[in-house]
Amino acid sequence: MIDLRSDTVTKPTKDMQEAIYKAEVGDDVYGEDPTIIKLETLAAEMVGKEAALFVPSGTQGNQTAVLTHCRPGEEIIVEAQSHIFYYEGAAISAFAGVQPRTIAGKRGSLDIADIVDAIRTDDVHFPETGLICLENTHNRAGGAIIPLSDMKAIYEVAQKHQIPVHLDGARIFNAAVASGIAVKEFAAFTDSIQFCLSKGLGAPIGSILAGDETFIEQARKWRKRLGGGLRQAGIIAAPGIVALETMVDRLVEDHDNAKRLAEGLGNISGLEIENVVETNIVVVNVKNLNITAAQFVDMLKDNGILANTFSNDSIRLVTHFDVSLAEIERAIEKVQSIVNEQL
Ligand code: TLP
Repeated sequence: MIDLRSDTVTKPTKDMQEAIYKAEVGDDVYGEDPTIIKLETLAAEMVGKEAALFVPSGTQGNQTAVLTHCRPGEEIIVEAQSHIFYYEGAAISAFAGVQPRTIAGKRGSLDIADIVDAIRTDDVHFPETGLICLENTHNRAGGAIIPLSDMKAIYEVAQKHQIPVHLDGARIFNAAVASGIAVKEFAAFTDSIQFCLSKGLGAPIGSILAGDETFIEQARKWRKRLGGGLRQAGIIAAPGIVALETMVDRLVEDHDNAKRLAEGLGNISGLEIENVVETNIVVVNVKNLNITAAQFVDMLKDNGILANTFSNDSIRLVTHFDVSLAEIERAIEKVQSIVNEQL
């Protein structure tokens, strides 16, 4: 199987397996796990924040951030297709008790005028705006990079109104490698950032939430309330260290593979590439084949390719460490023959 469903599907590398086996551990709820401390210190340094917290998943990292920044009854500004709004089971409302104010972005990026409009004024009818959330790269915008200048402009407005900014940077290392802009530079225009170790960076588990020391202290308590206080967690932090030390620069291969995949599939009549491929995500529209995305995904599966539906008539393909260029070429050939039979 050529598994292009997500970059979450990678298996731990040999180095990661060895690091897991040899990890020095302690009880992290007591703050005594040396491997967790090493990972959190390294991660904070890499994103240029005072402190960092290991969390089991990106979802828990985002939710911990919202819970830490906001109070029930507040409103948070989110992009209309952002992961926090679209894919987290309405947890922001269920747990943090906040109301989402969605704004449709352009290629995932929020327009500054729309944000200014959405920020609530002091009125007895209104909720207070408690947080602005950004996502970089933007998953449902096909891995689009949110320009640094947009992040800067948004952060300046947010600061003027004393509203914190949280970045869902699940794939911020993809944005950094593709744009040549350091993660620190993106993170400088945020109050908190969540990034995933278990996506393109290839670790089996975990995300990092980073911010200033007070924020992380409070976030640690929210993580505990959510059941995310882990004990000898060094065994899952150890591959995260390997990921940060060895798996960042190679993301360029995933981006090259995604571009090649988009080029190959874009040349097949009946298929349309919906996104500008900047990082590791390719969105393919299949409506001209007169079948649904779900039917196309089934056909791919029968031919040894795994993909996810993205809408009723589009599918998402994600490149990652466990898919080689040769497999990308094979996938293009197989898709060509599936489409030939269909047309
Ligand atoms: N995204 C997954 C699915 O949940 C859709 C994927 O396969 O892309 N932020 C962003 C931008 C994400 O893409 C994801 C995962 C998360 C947060 C959540 O991370 P996890 O899966 O670790 O909770």
